[in-house]
Amino acid sequence: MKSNAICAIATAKGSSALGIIRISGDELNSLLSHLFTKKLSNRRAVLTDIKVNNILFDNCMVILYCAPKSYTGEDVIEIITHGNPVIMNSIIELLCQHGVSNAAPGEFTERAFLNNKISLEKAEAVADLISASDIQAVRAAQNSLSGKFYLDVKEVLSSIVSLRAELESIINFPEDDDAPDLIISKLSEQVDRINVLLESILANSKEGRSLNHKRTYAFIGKPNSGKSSIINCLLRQDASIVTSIAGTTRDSIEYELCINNKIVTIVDTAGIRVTQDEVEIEGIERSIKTVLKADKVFYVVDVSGGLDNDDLAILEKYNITNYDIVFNKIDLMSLEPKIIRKSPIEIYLSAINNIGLDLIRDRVDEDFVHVEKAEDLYLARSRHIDHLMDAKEYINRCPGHILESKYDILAEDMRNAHVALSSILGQNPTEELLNEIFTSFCIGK
Ligand SMILES: Nc1nc2c(ncn2[C@@H]2O[C@H](COP(=O)(O)OP(=O)(O)O)[C@@H](O)[C@H]2O)c(=O)[nH]1
Ligand SMILES: [Mg+2]
Repeated sequence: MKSNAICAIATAKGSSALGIIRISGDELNSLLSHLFTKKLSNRRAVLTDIKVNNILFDNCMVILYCAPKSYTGEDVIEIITHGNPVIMNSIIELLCQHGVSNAAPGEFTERAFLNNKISLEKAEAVADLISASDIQAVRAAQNSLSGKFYLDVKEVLSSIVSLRAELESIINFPEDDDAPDLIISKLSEQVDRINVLLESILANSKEGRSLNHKRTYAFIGKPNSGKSSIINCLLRQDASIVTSIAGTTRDSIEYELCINNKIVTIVDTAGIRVTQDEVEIEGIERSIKTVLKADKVFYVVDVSGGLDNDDLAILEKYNITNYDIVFNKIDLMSLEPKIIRKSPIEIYLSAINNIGLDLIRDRVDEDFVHVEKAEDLYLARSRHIDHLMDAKEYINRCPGHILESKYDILAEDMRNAHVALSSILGQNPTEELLNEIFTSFCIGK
């Protein structure tokens, strides 16, 4: 018998000290209590074996959260196991044999939303928090999650609502309009205030969004200039490589690594040179495509050969504009590592001796927004920014309508701004929108 219960591994793939399996559904205790050797107790951590037909799966810490006081609003069980994927997968299999289904991406949070445990923009913030690529992005996501974004949007909305109410009375009872100047200046004041609030939400949202963009740096240059050696140095020192994604061919390899607490993507490309070799041309074209997608290029040159016309031709041919020149192999010329801040910036280093690599790290660091007050930012989505811009456009027209005493057009624009902002908060969300939001989650959330 299948229940409505769902389960998933909530921790990252691979082995770790601990792993968490999450289950949500109705009447979980009666559905699953026979799998545990101890009785579960609401909101208590219980150390118990998971044992079926005398087969011991694991000795785990299990917490039952009875509905409605749980993440999803349903009964939730969290099983903290040893972090071995074999153990976790066999427990998931066991659960599936006992009426629980595998959760879809975001299904826990979707249930939380449907059970009114969480608002739509908070649900989105949960996804952002999980994928945030640096500490400021984490703070910004926490801000959205803690409701600051919600409260700020709400504040604008309530100003719009009160202005709309006032407008209705002007439109419906024009004869009461015995102090037009006063009303006009009051309306203008309110519109200005709404504008200022919107402006600040938009600015904080845009800055927040840029925080969550994972930057890509491509290393290009002629063969043997030392691109791979430089990247190897970066990979070796920054022990926290997140993943390494092997390219499909020999043309480019992407690595995800953590430089000064920021997760970035580094791309090692095939050497670029003028060639007749068809295979190589193909590789070069692919390298170039990667380069065009990168946020920045480190153009690597063997310092003993210097930057020559071929290099300049490559930079020009492929229209590469946002680049630093990295002069590698300074050991051959007995030079010191240094950075020369001209345009383009020049970095001198030696991959073989592992000196000067910090200059690259510093340049990556410089690209991140250094926000003093990350507590003001939210990790808005493009969807939010679009709605905010829509609202702003309607509000921008309002002062003109007030001047011309076109109150019904003013009322219409205010209504449109109201609708745009309501959509951010997910009032009357469409099925499509919900799908789009929740499927972007990882499984287990
Ligand atoms: N002397 C010296 N040789 C280097 C340095 N960096 C790389 N090399 C050598 O240059 C050659 C090409 O390096 P590689 O990283 O494969 O270059 P790529 O083709 O640009 O990826 C290898 O033999 C490296 O050992 C350096 O800083 N100094
Ligand atoms: Mg190479």
